[in-house]
Amino acid sequence: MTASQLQHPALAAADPELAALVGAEERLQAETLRLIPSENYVSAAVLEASGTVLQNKYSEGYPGRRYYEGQQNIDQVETLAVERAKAVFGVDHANVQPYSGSPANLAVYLAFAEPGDTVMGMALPMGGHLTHGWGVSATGKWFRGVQYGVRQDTGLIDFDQVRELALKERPKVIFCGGTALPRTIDFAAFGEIARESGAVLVADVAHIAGLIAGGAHPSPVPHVDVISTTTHKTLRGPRGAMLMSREEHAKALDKAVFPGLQGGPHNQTTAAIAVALREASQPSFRDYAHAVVANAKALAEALLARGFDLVSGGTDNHLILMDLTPKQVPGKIAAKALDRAGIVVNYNTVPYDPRKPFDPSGIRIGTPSLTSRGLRTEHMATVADWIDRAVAAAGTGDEQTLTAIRAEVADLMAAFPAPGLPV
Ligand code: DSN
Repeated sequence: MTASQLQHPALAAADPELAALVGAEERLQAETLRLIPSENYVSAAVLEASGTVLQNKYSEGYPGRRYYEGQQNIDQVETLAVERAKAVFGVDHANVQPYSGSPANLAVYLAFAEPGDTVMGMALPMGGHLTHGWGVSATGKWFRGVQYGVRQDTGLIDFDQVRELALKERPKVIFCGGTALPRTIDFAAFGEIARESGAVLVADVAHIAGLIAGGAHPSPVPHVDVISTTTHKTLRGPRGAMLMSREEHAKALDKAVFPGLQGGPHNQTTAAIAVALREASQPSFRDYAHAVVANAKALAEALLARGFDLVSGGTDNHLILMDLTPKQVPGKIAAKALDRAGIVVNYNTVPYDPRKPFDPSGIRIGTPSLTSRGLRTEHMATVADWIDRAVAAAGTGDEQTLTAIRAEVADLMAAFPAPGLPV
């Protein structure tokens, strides 16, 4: 029996084909250096909580006011998750039912805007998110999305543009936060603009929720109306989401999530969120969050020293956005070569990218996963070297080097077992 079969004996017996795929994914996650900044390794406890009989229960409604009976335990599970979210983030209200980040953001629009209203967010190619009003998303089709970006000379959010747009367009809702922002988000500056323009301000902290929980990024709480987050990125929980707010917005948000948008909550996910939030309240999680940032800064320095062009010149958080134009290797070709070398990244547009989103100029990397495995700043020069060699090899078609790097990566990864994976 393999370690994977021992870990999932019923699955291995009932569906060997599927079990083999799970085992292969476990090996892939164990042997590779995972640098996608929105991914992580959950703990064995979070994994176990997300695979329980809580799966079997319908619970439309909220604790104490459900549409189905038999909620004696489920109500307590959800209340635990809610109370822990409130404590970890210092908020009045938390809703832990959104299925993921996009439905959570859709619920925010449902709570505060009408179809056709103007909404504002960061443009996707500048580092925003589809659901911040980008045209191809329902949020850009059903609302009138106006979009801000970053300055071309600094790569930093252009607050003059944000203020000018907000005062001119008077959006109902402003989103701050995004998916490719390597710098600290100035929630206070957004708060001032939202108050001036009369908008509801939403901080989408999906990427940095764990950093906020661990004190490694300033909290949006004093400055924003609503906080939207997924639970599976730096927060290291299951794939899910939460909405948080002051008491005054609690009712509108709850109504928007259920019955506005969703049916029964995924109770197994709620349970795993509760476990992740308990972990996030421990002193060791503060160490983790600060180590994520220290690793990203060390990696950025090491990449700059090897001639890489980093958007905004570096990072303040867990994420690095690399413009590969000076290396003359397109982002997609680099990402695929890195994948063959056992280094998993995603290709990404960079601000003002002359190339198309499906074949852009950059790659996006981050340190949440490698930090969960215990890698520290002293390992970042090695990581930067691998990236440097692999990008050069991508340019010359040198498959031998990629194969050699893959073996080196697997060697180092074997010394740092990942949480949650069978050994
Ligand atoms: N897909 C997420 C990311 O990778 O950043 C955003 O939704």
